[in-house]
Parts: sequence; structure tokens; C-alpha cells
Amino acid sequence: ICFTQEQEDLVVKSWEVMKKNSADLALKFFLKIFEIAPSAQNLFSFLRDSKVPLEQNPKLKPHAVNVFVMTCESAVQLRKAGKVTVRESNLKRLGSVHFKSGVVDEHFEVVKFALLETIKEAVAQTWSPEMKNAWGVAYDQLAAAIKAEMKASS
Ligand code: HEM
Ligand code: ISQ
Repeated sequence: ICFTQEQEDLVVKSWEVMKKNSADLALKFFLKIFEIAPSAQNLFSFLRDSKVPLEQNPKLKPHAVNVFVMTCESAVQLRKAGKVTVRESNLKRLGSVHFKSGVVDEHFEVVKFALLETIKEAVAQTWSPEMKNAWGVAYDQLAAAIKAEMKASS
């Protein structure tokens, strides 16, 4: 696919701004996912096994930030190579972790919606249809790679 320098910049530069607030962002991102799909909370072992409230869970932030960072990296690769290349070993692990956790295709739509809504709120006035599209395309390509690996590991 064709992913332009402008699209890469929209993703990378908005992330540069958002990451200063990543703790807040991470919590909002999770809450949005669970608002749409409450049962998804049970998929995450560190939430399932935890006695502290969601917002105090120490694993919340690094996990959520990972999704932003990986989507950002996906945008960079799409512009450079026209496709997403997650390192083979990493992709294998991602595929099997998601498959074993009970993640299904529909969850990827929920996470996409929550991701875009979180970005929209975080960047406020700089939000645009072009920015939404750039993040959406980068996410979709990454999600497709993970889903394919989930099927391979099933
Ligand atoms: C774990 C990224 C989509 C649920 C992980 C991990 C990463 C990651 C990096 C840690 C893997 C490890 O432990 O080595 C992503 C990315 C996604 C995505 C980049 C989309 C492009 C989803 C979706 C769901 C989901 C759609 C479902 C709601 C989980 C769960 C775990 C996990 C349940 C295991 C957490 C645990 O119990 O430790 N993901 N993920 N992920 N992800 Fe995702
Ligand atoms: C998917 N995989 C890992 C971590 C996540 C954090 C928030 C939302 C989705 C996620």
C-alpha cells in the first residue's frame, strides 16, 4: 500500500505530543475499550489476577503505551517499505500471546475505535480526518499481521 511522508508525520508527530501524557492516555485508552466491551477485562491476566483498582495497576501504562508505539512504528515501516514488518520472532510471540489470551478478530475493531477516540481527545484541536486515516491505516496493517500470526499459531 502507499503511505505518504505526510501520513507518517501525522502519526509520529502526534505521538510525540501525546507521549508526554502517557499515563493518563493509557488509562483512558483502557477505559474506552472496557466501556465498549466490558468482558475484555477478563482477557488481561494482570487485571484478572489483581486486587488493586484498574487505575492503580502498574502494568496498565506500559501495556497500553506499547500499542501506541507499535502503531507508530507500523506507520514508519509503511512509508518506507509499503508494508508492516514486525521482526519474525516478535510477531510469533504476539500471535501466540493474543491467541492464547482468547482475543478474537472483533476485539481488534474495538481497540481500533478506542485508540482513535483516545487520540482525538488527546490532540484536541490538531485532530483531522487525515490524522484519523493515517493512524487507522497504520493500525489496520499491524492488526492484520498479528491476526495472520494468530491463525498460524492456532
Ligand atoms: C498482549 C500489542 C491488539 C489483548 C500484548 C502485548 C503486546 C500487544 C506488545 C505483550 C505481548 C507479550 O507479553 O509479549 C498489541 C497490538 C495490538 C494488540 C500492537 C493491535 C495492533 C489486542 C487486542 C486485544 C489485545 C485487539 C483484545 C482486547 C491483549 C492481551 C494481552 C496482550 C489480553 C496479554 C496481556 C496479559 O495477560 O499479560 N498486546 N495488542 N491486544 N494483548 Fe495486545
Ligand atoms: C492490547 N494489547 C496489549 C495491551 C493493550 C493495552 C490497551 C489496549 C489494548 C491492548
